[in-house]
Amino acid sequence: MTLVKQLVQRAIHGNKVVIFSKTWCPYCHRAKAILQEAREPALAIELNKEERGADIQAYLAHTTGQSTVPNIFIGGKHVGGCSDLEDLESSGQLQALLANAKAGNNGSSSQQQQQQ
Ligand SMILES: N[C@@H](CCC(=O)N[C@@H](CS)C(=O)NCC(=O)O)C(=O)O
Repeated sequence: MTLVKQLVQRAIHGNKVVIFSKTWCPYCHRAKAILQEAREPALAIELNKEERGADIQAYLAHTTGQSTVPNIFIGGKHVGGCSDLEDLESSGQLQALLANAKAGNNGSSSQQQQQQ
């Protein structure tokens, strides 16, 4: 397994919410704000600050089909970018997704489902 693949896989499977981001990106700021409003701490990996940032972005493009940031994962599962997060939020699905997701899996086998 390459270093970049390992880094990405560890991040998305070891943290409930991960945002691959760039510090100057307004869509990333908006996505972080949505998660803050949902009181969900997220790991932000700022690709413009990471030594292997460009390689990580290329790996994400290859594996998710998405080459832009933010590139968001919840419960180890790719959910998309800022507009996808906004759609989940406005349709009311975000809270359920966050409640069902656990760090380390996609929540599908979670016994701790919470109704909100
Ligand atoms: N529709 C996307 C827009 C994201 C976007 O355009 N991000 C810009 C940065 S603000 C980007 O990734 N540009 C290419 C790059 O930085 O490599 C979303 O909602 O996430």
